[in-house]
Amino acid sequence: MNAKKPLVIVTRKLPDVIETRMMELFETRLNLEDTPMSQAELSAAVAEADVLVPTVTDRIDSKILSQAGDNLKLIASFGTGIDHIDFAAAKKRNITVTNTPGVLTEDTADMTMALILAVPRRLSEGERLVRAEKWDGWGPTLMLGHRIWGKRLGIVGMGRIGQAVAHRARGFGLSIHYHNRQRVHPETESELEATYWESLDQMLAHMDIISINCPHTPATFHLLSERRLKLVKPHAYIVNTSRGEVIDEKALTRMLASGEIAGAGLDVFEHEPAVNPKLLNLENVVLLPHMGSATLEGRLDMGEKVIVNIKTFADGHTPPDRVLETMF
Ligand code: 8YV
Repeated sequence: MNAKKPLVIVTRKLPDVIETRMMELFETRLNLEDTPMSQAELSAAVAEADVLVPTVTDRIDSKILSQAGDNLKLIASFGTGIDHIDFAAAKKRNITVTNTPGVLTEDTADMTMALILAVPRRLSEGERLVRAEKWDGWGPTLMLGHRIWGKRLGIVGMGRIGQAVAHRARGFGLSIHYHNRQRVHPETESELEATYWESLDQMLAHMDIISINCPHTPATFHLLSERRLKLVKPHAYIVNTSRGEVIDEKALTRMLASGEIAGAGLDVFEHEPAVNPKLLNLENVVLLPHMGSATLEGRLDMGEKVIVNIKTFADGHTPPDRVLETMF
């Protein structure tokens, strides 16, 4: 990148302080209206920018990247997941990709825990009852849910967020089980008193609550396929704060409706923002609009990471959050 300030195109509205700092440091083009860019607008942006700052709502596929100008050298994504970017196509064009790992771990783990509590204890149902003015007083059998304490939690993906969920879940008396590509460090395992399951199939068949905390990659697309969902116990709950694509949403919806799975807490959807209409009619699900990391503090931290990544890169160094092929 040359000595003049890089042209940074930001696809969505970011917190004011982040936008201001970006304006100070770079030649920055903001999206104040916050209207998601069309594929044509994205193509125009990559053709012009030195640095693109996309979010999860921008699909940076090989078609878009084929329109990239020679000066596009960095995609500094505002977010941790990078499944919206065709990493191989970017690499082929010698474009560095960065993300914002670490800073949304605690917030996403909190939201996961909130769903782990909300689904078995029927929080949304209870709230709907009150708001509909249909609650006519306490009753011994009213809104009975299921106890959290003493149940088995199966975490699919024991990275930063999975481990942060495990720490919280222990405080609620859940026993920790996990499946991960690699077994975690023995010290972490013993600290969490976590049981490792090499076989995801076997773990799913033995859990009371299942939490999805792995990234969406080609290897994890429909990891919870219809076949695997059939292994889940009928009294079990599934919580997903990762990516909708990790679960076969159609199969899950069918099984939630038929009672083959007791309930689900979903913060993410396979075709978001579209949500399977059949899910909307189910009482045993809690549905959230991808807000796992939506805290002001988190968004500021993410923005700061984006700035550091761009600045470091522009200064000729390897940005701290460079995405590597080995991460997939
Ligand atoms: C972010 C997320 O809000 O960072 C991620 O991977 O899923 C979200 O929590 C979003 O990606 C911002 O681009």
